[in-house]
Amino acid sequence: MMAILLTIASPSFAGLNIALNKPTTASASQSGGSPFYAVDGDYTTMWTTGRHTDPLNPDWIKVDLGDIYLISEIVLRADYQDTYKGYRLAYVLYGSVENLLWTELGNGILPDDYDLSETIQVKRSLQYIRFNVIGSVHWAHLNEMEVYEVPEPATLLLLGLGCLIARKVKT
Ligand SMILES: [Ca+2]
Repeated sequence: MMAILLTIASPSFAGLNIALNKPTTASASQSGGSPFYAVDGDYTTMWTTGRHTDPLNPDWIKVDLGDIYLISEIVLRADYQDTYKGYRLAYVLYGSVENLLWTELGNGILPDDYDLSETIQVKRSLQYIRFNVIGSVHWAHLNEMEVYEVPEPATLLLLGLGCLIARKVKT
């Protein structure tokens, strides 16, 4: 009973990953590197193009969330295994409501010196997320893209109650 209450109260709860198993398309993909692998929930599988990136014609992967969501953050995960560790890529992340006009949400190098993942704060209503690889040491790839909503007020209330209960249980 105590374990269940503590799980509900976890302060790191970020909600459901709304990109999980959603439709994806990409500029290119290698056999065994389907775009779907960037949203399959498995950090060891990845989308790969099987080719080096041309900065003048960037490779990209896009996920359709199926509806417009108020997004709080997007987590990008590079290679989880040692295979491509150190093979960095430069990216620009875009979001769109109607799959026509695109707004830049963030950019950077993945992975960086510290982490294989990067979290980008968003706070926008979006349906489509596009990860553009504008340069890479090796093939363009992405192990996982996770998209999280801004929690509904009811969810926040439940989390608050969970924290209160957990504190009571701990004391
Ligand atoms: Ca994956």
